[in-house]
Amino acid sequence: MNNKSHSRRNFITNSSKAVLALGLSQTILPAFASEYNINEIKSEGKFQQQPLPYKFDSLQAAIDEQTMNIHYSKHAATYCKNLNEAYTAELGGKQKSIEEIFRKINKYSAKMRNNAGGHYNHEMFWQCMGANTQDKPTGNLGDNIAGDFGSLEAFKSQFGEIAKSRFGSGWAWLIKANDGKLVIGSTPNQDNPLMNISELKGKPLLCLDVWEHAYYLRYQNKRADYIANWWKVVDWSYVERKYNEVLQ
Ligand code: MN3
Repeated sequence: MNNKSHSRRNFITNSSKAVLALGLSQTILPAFASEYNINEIKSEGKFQQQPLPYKFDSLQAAIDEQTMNIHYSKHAATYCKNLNEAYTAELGGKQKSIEEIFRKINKYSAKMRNNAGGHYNHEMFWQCMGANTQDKPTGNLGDNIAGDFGSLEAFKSQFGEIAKSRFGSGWAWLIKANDGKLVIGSTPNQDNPLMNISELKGKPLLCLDVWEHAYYLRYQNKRADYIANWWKVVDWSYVERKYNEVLQ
């Protein structure tokens, strides 16, 4: 069952109640249902959310279905919609990639900074996770994590500390810094290491959302437990692909 059909099922269930309450024929339901869209927050413009590469309930080893659903179809959808609004308002018809915008993000509004970051970071975050993933990095990435941090366990521990200690809302990152080293760091709010105003600068390889909306339903105040479980769903094959791309 995919995300759409799951939501459709909920929609049908709810609609059925409404239909029964109104005494209408159930035969009208398929027409309603087929028009239902998973994202109630429509985004019109250059930027769109990619479909999740798994179901909302695929990451339950770390993140519950309801959190994934709300996070993807409400929070992230809103960043995408607001990014399109800012882009239309501020680019004056010019075409720029999101990376070009990040390189001069100080020239744009707070709305652009928050929502371009919000869109990019979430699109990457979804890709960093998966169901039935390998439990450790291999190849170049595995070798260089061991080389730069001592061991995978030492890397995870350092990444976890940075993610835990990010005050308020933000992101933890593994990046390839400009000197070629692997570096762990964090950014506040929806900032990211591609932004010219960011203290942490480099090519993002792995990111973790530590906003409360990412974990609060299941973990409440226990951000450390969320982070510890999150490693179970990290898709190292994606991180390795990103790393090999930026090595070229
Ligand atoms: Mn988020």
